[in-house]
Amino acid sequence: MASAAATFDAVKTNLDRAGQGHLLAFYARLSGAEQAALLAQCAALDLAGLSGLIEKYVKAKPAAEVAGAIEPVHAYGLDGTVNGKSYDRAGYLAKGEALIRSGKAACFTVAGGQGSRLGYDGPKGCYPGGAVSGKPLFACIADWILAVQQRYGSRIYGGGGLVIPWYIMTSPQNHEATVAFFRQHRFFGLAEADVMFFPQGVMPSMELGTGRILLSSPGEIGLNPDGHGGSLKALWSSGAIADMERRGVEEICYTQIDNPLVRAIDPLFLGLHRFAPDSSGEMSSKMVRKAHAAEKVGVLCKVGGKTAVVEYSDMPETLSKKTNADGQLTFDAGSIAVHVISVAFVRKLNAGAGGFSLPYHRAEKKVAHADFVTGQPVSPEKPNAIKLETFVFDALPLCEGGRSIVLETDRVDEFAPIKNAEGADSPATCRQIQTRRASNWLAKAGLGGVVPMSAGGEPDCVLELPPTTALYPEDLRGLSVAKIAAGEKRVL
Ligand code: UD2
Repeated sequence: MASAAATFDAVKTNLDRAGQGHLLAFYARLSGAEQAALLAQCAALDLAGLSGLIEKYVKAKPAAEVAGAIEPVHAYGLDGTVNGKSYDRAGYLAKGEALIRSGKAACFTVAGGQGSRLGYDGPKGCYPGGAVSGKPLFACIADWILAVQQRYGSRIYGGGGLVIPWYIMTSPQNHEATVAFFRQHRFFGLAEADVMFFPQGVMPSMELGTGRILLSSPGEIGLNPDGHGGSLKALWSSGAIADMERRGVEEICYTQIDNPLVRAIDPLFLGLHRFAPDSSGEMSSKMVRKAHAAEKVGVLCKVGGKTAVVEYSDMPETLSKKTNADGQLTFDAGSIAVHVISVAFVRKLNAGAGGFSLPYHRAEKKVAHADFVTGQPVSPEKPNAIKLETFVFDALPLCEGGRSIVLETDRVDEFAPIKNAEGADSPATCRQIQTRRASNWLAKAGLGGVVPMSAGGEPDCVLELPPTTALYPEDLRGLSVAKIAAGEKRVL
């Protein structure tokens, strides 16, 4: 075994060559264990790969690349048509339901993000999501799984024997806190053996302009999660795909943790993804019509003939604002970051020797770190660092022939993300949308009269409608609901 001194020399030489020698500046001050940990961290860096990325993304600011001509997508519409022709919604729904009943669908949530915009200091899934109950975002998804297991399980096993396994991607930073939270809440009523957690990969944070890797403390490299695109590798390397294959799972229902209304398992979406004639069956997406040109959602479109998402920050403003003759936005297919991904697709992506690679996206961020000279903590006032991340939707163009379908959904029914402390996409807008959705569903079920309305036509109360009560508006039919008082808060 190499001596500590020899290991130090070898690591130091490599770091110096790559212009990252400063990472060992405080080595002599560290304890033996800290020295060993830092050397191991340094040795694990892909220095050759990083130098290319630093030249491309850190020292320079590459202009947004859109690889080909952009055209709108033809989504499977809420009105039952696609590209002007009707499609068999009921038929696809039934096919998706059959997939669920036969145990071929799993739920997958990406929850490794840092939630910095929300200013919440913990895994985002622990943040209150229920408009009235305040139940955590993780519990909102757990309830969806429980409701779907109950609905489709009882039909084949005569007693709710269906299991929908749940895979949760954490980050090294929030993994333990996430698992502890699930233990504390007894897995929200799910079986512990059917909930699997795995941490995603990381990337070092680099100083803006120079590309020097930051130290979070004198003995530790500053690492950030590598973006939700990292999920496509982490699903594989963690053994989650092997676990799915053992269980007979074929389709992964991908969602983010920030949306308590997400239809975590959607039979219609599953059916279209698997059986629509223009689907590769590899990866599909859901959209809502954009609320306005500047809404911060990626846009589903065709790029060079292949289905893709162009992130809002990369979309040329002229295209974001472009309208059709009827005044509608031309590029109005807002991605809600909900996908179905086949297990076979993830296996295929990871099959090559070096695996696959997704493009990196750069973000300028404020990152606290140890001063390069003194080692003292620094809390920057303005962005000082570049984080590099990959995005899961960049895998869409890798689908066979670029064939990947898009399903339109209703934003009030399924999209109420919590991203910011205030303003758009905040806890307040989330509560408002949950209330509006519950009120709409009650009205559709003939129970509209129980909801007090303000003069402006908005419900004058706060409502929460858990999936265990209703997965669809028609589930409310025949339910007896007592009149709701103005200003009342009620879980239905
Ligand atoms: C995302 C989409 C945007 C739109 C919107 C809908 C990106 C880059 N943009 O915007 O196009 O669809 O959602 O709500 O995705 N996460 C990880 N690991 C990471 C980074 C993120 O698990 O390294 C998770 C995070 O916990 C969250 C989700 O990914 O569940 C979204 O991340 P975000 O907040 O960076 O994306 P956002 O909200 O800007």
